Amino acid sequence: MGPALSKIDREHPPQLAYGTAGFRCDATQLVIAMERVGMLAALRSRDRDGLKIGVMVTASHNPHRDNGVKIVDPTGAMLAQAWESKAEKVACCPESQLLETLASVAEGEAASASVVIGRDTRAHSRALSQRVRAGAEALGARVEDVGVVTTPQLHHCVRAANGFSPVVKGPLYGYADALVDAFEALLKTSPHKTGRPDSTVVVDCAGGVGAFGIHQLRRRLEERGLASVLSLRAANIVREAPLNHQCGAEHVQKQRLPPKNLSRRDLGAPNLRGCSVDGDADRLVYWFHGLSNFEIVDGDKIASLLAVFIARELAAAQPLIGTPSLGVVQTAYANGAAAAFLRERRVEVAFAKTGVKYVHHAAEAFDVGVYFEANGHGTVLVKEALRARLAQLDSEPGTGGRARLAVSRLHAVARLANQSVGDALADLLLVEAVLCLQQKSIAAWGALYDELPSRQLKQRVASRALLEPNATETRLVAPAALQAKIDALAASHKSGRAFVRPSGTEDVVRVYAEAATRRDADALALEVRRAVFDLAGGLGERP
Ligand code: NG1
Ligand code: ZN
Repeated sequence: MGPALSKIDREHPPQLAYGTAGFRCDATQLVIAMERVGMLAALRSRDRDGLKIGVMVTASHNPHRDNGVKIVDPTGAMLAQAWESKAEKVACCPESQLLETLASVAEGEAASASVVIGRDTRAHSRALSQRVRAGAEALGARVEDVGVVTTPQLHHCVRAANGFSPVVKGPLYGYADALVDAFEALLKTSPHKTGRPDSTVVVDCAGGVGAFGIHQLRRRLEERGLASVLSLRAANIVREAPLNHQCGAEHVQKQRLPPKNLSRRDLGAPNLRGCSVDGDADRLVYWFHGLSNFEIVDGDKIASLLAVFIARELAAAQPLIGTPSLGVVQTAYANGAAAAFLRERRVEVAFAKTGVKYVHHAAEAFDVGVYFEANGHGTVLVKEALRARLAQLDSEPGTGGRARLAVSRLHAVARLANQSVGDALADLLLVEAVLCLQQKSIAAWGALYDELPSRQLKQRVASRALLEPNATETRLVAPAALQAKIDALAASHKSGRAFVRPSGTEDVVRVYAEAATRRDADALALEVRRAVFDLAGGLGERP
């Protein structure tokens, strides 16, 4: 992969930004960045008194040729934002300035440093993760390599290894066992004691690491006799499909198309529900073949299903736990109909800038914060004090009753939902348990509300840095002429809404359009994409 180590120009490393989700670009450009991230992780570990820091080598939903790296803090959270600029300085400085740059970010005094490294299934991920190891070891860190894992698994390993969550025994610090324990606890609260007629879920694994996780879950579900409630069928496993190519959550949600190998005909049985994860299994979207259309049940609808369920259980548990706050956090990519649906049910909706780190942070403001990006990245955060109260009440000998049942359900949700980051495998179990408790079909779930038709496109430009978005990334501050054109185009379609922003994970400008009809949404997206091409230095053929 890429140039030989000896040929790399260490005086001029590629200039990378710690974008929406770490450093990400063509894999051949990443050798130096990986070594430097290893070094930075060692320094961060010293800064945090020797606690373990995680490093995940992945480019998630990007094409296979790309790779990337994200840093995980000791509690399993994403790297503190204050350290992102330090990471950029260390990753991008000439080698001749490396020592002084490292010295300028090194604040910690701890004698030891410790780094946990994970990677996805990309062909170049192993070699790149070895560069991370080399960097961390060069600064004296102890390295644990947990191999091929999903991004949320790596977050879990770091959190558990540092003692921030109880370790269930089993591989990867008990990751799969803990999930299935919590899933079982939630199912136990169901009044319906038999299996489900629609227990099978086909999981499109995007040709990536998700397949291993699904295998681990399936085995445990079978061992515990839960396969009649949930039977997982993995599709597009590693080697069955090229990573993220015409399959996976990004393809399904952005192209609004079925994943490769899973058309209505391929499935062979009617009424099967499917879901797709992305290349590192931190995103999940559901889908099914309706009577005439391919229907997607996206992150907005996952949030709606979970928030309405949780709101009901919080109300039922009120005599025991009072009235904790509940909120849903969305981004500008959320369908307009989702917020209206939630507000009608008196669930508070807040907005954050695109990017998991912003959405996660905004969700922390609530006692129970449900956040999902439309693309399926999300989770349910439960504040530590509430979680402890639920655990205590749930462990007391029960007198039964609705409030007590609600406490058990909420406690199981808090255990199942990943507290660090969106997690496709945890979310899958959470959604399945709720569908099962509510005896809801995917068609009924999909019909919770009617979405406004939307379309997403991307356009390459000479320099996406020339596009300057406002704080919420819903409008452009510059170029002003492009924003004026977008406003005019949106106003020319009924219920038209459109915005563009430079991607933080791919070298493209993203276009989003929503309107009253499918035709209008498609037309508006195309018109806006043309405007980006004309007014922001489009590359390639004019759309
Ligand atoms: P960019 O490439 O900055 O749009 C994408 C997603 C984000 C987030 C990050 C990764 C869309 C439109 N954007 O970011 O929501 O998931 O990847 O964390 O889906
Ligand atoms: Zn991902």
